[in-house]
Amino acid sequence: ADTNEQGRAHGGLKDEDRIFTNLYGQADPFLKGALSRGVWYRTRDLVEKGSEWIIEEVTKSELRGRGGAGFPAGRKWSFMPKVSDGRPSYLVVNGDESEPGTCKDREVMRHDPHRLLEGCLLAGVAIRAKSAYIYIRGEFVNERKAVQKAVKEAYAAGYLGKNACGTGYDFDVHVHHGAGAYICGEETALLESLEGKQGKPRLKPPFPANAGLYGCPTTVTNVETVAVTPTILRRGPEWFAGFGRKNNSGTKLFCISGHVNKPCTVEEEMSIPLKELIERHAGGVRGGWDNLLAVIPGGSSVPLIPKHVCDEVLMDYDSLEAAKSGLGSAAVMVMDKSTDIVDAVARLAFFYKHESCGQCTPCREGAGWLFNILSRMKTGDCQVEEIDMMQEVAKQIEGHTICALGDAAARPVQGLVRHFRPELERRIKERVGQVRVAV
Ligand code: L3W
Ligand code: SF4
Repeated sequence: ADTNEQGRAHGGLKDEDRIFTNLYGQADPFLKGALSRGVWYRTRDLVEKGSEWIIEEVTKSELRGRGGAGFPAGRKWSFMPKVSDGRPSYLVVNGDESEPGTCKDREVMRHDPHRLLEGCLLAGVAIRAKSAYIYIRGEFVNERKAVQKAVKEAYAAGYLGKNACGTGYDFDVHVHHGAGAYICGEETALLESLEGKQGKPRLKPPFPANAGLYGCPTTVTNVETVAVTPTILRRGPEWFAGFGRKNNSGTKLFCISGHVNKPCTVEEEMSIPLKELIERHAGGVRGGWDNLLAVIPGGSSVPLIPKHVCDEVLMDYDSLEAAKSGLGSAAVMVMDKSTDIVDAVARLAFFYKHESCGQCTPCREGAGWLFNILSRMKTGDCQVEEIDMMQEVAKQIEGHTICALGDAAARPVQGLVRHFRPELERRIKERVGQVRVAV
């Protein structure tokens, strides 16, 4: 296909290209509505094409995991054993959506749960699993009820359970409700939690594909990744890969929040320019584009980018990585010039300190240090040397912990220092928040 100057073939998503047509809940989320939207349409034909065909199609589509890491989905599924050594294989769907700013899986579970369940069956067949567990964030009570209702309907209609969709393949789906810990979104902490233990991440390797739930081969994958699979299989991998750019393909759910006129979750073409995304779907930045200070483009675990970077950047893995940030969970948090940027990052530092499971010293202690220094920096109650010290603490956390939460705690601080050092220095010099007592 012809591509525009950004290498995109389409230049924006049309309604007929949307996978999540009930994202805003205009129609019935349950079985009747789902059938009218094409969910469960000849699913049997897709199941009967078998595991290898599904994995091949998903690989060709270039779908990358939508949870935050962007790991190629087809490759991940291909790690699962082709021949059982006696242990069952499991599919675990990560619906523990807790990344600050992220609210896309929530919309899928609320408004389109059957799309997720159909995806579970197809992903389950791909990895030769007979059971799926959907792990839903503790605070998502309504979403859990919606998914449970959809599961009940799907069993009653014969889409799930024994002889699912009349294929001879038995497939069960269990819904598990979390208890409200961010760390349980980390895949191995989630498995621990499912097993009834404290949600503490395991060392990797072994990866879940080798030893996951109850020590059995397991694929842990995000709600959105699973939910787009049926449409990819129906419309073809070339259709999906035709959106966005090479290695950054497909349609994508973006959650836009903060200082915009119309916060929303929207499905768009991958690689859409950040500015176009905000202006087309979120009514623009409050006070106009020139009033923009910075954006956190991929959930709180990726560094912020200042306005001049936002002017040019595309919403995809490669463009955001080149901008020293990341697509992460595609949660776009917009901050206009009224934002106290140090306070905003200090708030995130508190979040990571609070959510650290405490297993690794660099994360447990370092996240606390970052929060303490930032809290003082808000008012300038610091020495200038502490800016570098804060960066050094972040460096000591990064890459030295069991799971990615440590890295995530370091990144907002790294982004702040990279782009707002003069503001930090000004606060310290002027002691902006200090009460001056005349002596
Ligand atoms: C077998 C190998 N499997 C990798 C699998 C691995 C996992 C996936 C990605 O962190 C990020 C984090 C957050 N053999 C394998 C293999 N795998 N090598 O591939 O693995 P990895 O290690 O790259 O990432 P991760 O540990 O899954 C996820 C970032 O996402 N994030 C978090 C968002 C949180 C949400 C939420 O609340 N829903 O989205 C945002 O940026 O910081 O870097 O399955 O097993 N050789
Ligand atoms: Fe726990 Fe933090 Fe270590 Fe992850 S990095 S295992 S959250 S202490």
